[in-house]
Amino acid sequence: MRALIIVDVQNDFTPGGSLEVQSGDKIIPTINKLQEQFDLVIATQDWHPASHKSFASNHENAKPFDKIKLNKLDQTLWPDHCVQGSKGAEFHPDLNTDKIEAIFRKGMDPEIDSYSGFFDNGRRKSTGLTGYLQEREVTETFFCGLAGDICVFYTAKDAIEEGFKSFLIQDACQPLNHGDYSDALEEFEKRKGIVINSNRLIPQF
Ligand code: VGL
Ligand code: ZN
Repeated sequence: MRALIIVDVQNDFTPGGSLEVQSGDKIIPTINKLQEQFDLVIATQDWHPASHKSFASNHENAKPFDKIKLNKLDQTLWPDHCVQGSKGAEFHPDLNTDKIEAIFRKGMDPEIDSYSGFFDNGRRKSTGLTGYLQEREVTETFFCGLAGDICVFYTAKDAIEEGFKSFLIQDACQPLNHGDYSDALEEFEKRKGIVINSNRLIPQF
């Protein structure tokens, strides 16, 4: 079984959002087309309490994009984003959500960030995504969404470690660090991840 996993296609990561990814909305039509090719579609959702320590606003004398240590882990400080229940945390209105069977939320613990849909950044806790995929007899996982260089990358990388064949659909991702995320893609490929384009899955698109 193959699964499409749509990572964090939320208002705050698209133009006009608080942590906007340039052209982050441009990949949504491709993601909607891709969904037609899969019997199992899953999504992740960044879902922070307002008190989350990854927010610069929750530290004295800090500004967004500063780098600090948070509970011994490297942490980039972000603008407030994807606050539970806010408009910014909702899926982008253009995203077709009808086929999404399960949504895995992450980033609820205020003390630790969670880029991957499988674990928090300290691997303290699993979201249960591995068990869900195993129960559905998934062997191949295909990733798309936002941001390509952060949450998509970390989720797709963990999928390999969790024993799944992992594909990152490059033209269905958009990085925060606009343009170049070749370092992340190279690391992904070094770990036997496979970078593809959507036309390999949607022949006539
Ligand atoms: C993300 C930064 C902070 C992402 C989430 O979805 O890529 N990036 N939280
Ligand atoms: Zn976040």
